[in-house]
Amino acid sequence: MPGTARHDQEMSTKARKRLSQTTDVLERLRLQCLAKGSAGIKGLGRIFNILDTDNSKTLDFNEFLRGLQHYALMINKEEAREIFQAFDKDCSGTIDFDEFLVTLRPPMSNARKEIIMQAFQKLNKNGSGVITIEDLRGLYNAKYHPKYLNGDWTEEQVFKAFLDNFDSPYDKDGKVTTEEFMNYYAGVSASIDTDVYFIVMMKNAWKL
Ligand SMILES: [Ca+2]
Ligand SMILES: [Ca+2]
Ligand SMILES: [Ca+2]
Repeated sequence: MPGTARHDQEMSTKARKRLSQTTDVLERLRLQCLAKGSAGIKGLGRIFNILDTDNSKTLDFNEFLRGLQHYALMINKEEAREIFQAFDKDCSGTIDFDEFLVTLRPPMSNARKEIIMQAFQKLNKNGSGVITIEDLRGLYNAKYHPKYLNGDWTEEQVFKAFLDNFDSPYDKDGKVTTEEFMNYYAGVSASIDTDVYFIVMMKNAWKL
C-alpha cells in the first residue's frame, strides 16, 4: 500500500521544520496537520470531527476559531474571519467537510495529478467513474493480505478494507470517486519531495 509509516514520519519532520519559517496562517494550519501525520482524507476527517464540537457535520465560526486557537495559531478575530471565508466556498456561513478538505489538502503538481488519474482509471476497470469491489476483482490480489492468510478475513473483507482507505468519512458508501482518490493521494504526496520519486512509487504500486 503506497504511503508508509516511514513516509509519514519524514513528512511530519519536514512540516515541523517549515512551521518555524511560515507566517501565512492557512499554510501554518496545513503544516500543523502534516506535522501530525494527518494530511490525507482520514487524518483531516479526524481533525474536522474534533473541531465540530456540536456534531452538526459543519463548522461554524466559533468552532473554527476555537480550532485555530487549539492549533496555537494566534490570530485576531478579523484575520480568522478572512480565513473562514476562504474555506466557506459557497458562502453558506458554515464550513462542510468537502470545503475543509479542498482548502487544506496539500497542493499537487500536474505531473502528480496525472499519474494519480492513470491509477484511478486502471482501478476503475468497468469505466463507471467510481471504484467499487467489482473493479478490484482480478486487479488487486487479496490472497496475500495477512488477514486473509490467517483466516480472519474473506476476500470480500480485504477489498472492503482497501476501499475504506480512500472512502471519505462523510460519504462512506464503499464507492471511491476521483475526488476521494485524489484526496487520499494528496496526503501521500505531501510526504514525498520530488515528482520523479512520486511517479516511480505510483508506477510500482499500480503497475502502470
Ligand atoms: Ca458544528
Ligand atoms: Ca459552506
Ligand atoms: Ca465514497
